[in-house]
Amino acid sequence: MRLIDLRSDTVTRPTPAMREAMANAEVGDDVFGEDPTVNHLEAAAAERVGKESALFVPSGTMANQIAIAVHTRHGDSVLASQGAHILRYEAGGAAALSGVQITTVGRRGIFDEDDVRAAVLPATNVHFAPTSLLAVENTHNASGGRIFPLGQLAAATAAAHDAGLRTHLDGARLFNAVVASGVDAKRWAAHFDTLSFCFSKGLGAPVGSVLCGSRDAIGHARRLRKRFGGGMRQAGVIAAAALHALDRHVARLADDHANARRFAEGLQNLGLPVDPWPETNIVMFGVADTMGFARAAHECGVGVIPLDPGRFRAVTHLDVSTDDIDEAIARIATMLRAQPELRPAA
Ligand code: TLP
Repeated sequence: MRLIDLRSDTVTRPTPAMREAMANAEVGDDVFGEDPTVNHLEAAAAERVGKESALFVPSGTMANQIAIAVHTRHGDSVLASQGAHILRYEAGGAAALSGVQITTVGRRGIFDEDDVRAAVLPATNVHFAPTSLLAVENTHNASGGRIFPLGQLAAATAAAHDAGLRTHLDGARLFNAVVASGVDAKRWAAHFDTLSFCFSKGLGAPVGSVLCGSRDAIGHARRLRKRFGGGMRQAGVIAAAALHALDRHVARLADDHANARRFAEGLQNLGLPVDPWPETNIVMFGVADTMGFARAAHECGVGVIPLDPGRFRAVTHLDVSTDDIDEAIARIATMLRAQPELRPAA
């Protein structure tokens, strides 16, 4: 049975046109700054988000970890949302690589200026790990692809700047927020000293992310990329895929969002509660028996992953069509007819 893979939008394979762009890429040694395709991508990415400079890196994790290292010193603290990727899914990198501790702020990915003010630890008290960075994640993965409301984001980041903090945006799925909200990338980016976004998620490229910011911040980041082992050589081959994705795969994210809503409706009709209602391409839903549902979904060829006990995530992307979504719902319906105990009590 063919797998309908909704585990993540990272699973996409390059399209034939993307592979052609990769095959034809002009390349050079990027550690010498001589890869024309990487240079083109970095300029295009910086322009797209209205920053002076950009750095192509192998992953979203490396972009975030470099940003943390750029903005902090050992012994500092960093404010991040509940369930933030930098806190939960980066292998303890903030502590291991930058020697900082992360404190959570707000609820389910969102916070306001009062939350920020209350959470900042000032450097004037020797007991504290002084807070030097506020990290925002938009869209927020662990909260179901939620979009941070722009007005609240402006106020929260302004409060952080007023308190002397720097700000970083983990925009792994920034373009999902752009397409769903109609607010362009520059307007989101204006509130941040640095921001990262990924080509290897909804945009459908095989590898790569970018960190954007001022010339100084990105100059520093370039040295840290080398130190973290992320200096790449003829990276134009993958940069070409990223450029292709940025040119061709942004507007179509609206299809993924429509598919996510369609999947959510299907699940809801089958008695699997969806919470929150998807704003972008991530669907969070509840089941009665985590392991039982994981096994049954695997057996019927629907790839979804448990995030917390009783809670699953499904992500729509370039490689799942509307027909695939309907087929996935039909398979789950058959599964629930055979195993009704997987459905939570109403
Ligand atoms: N997220 C992955 C997993 O690591 C959980 C996924 O499948 O969603 N920031 C955010 C908000 C992310 O969701 C991810 C990847 C990253 C950063 C890291 O990107 P990579 O995987 O390129 O290191």
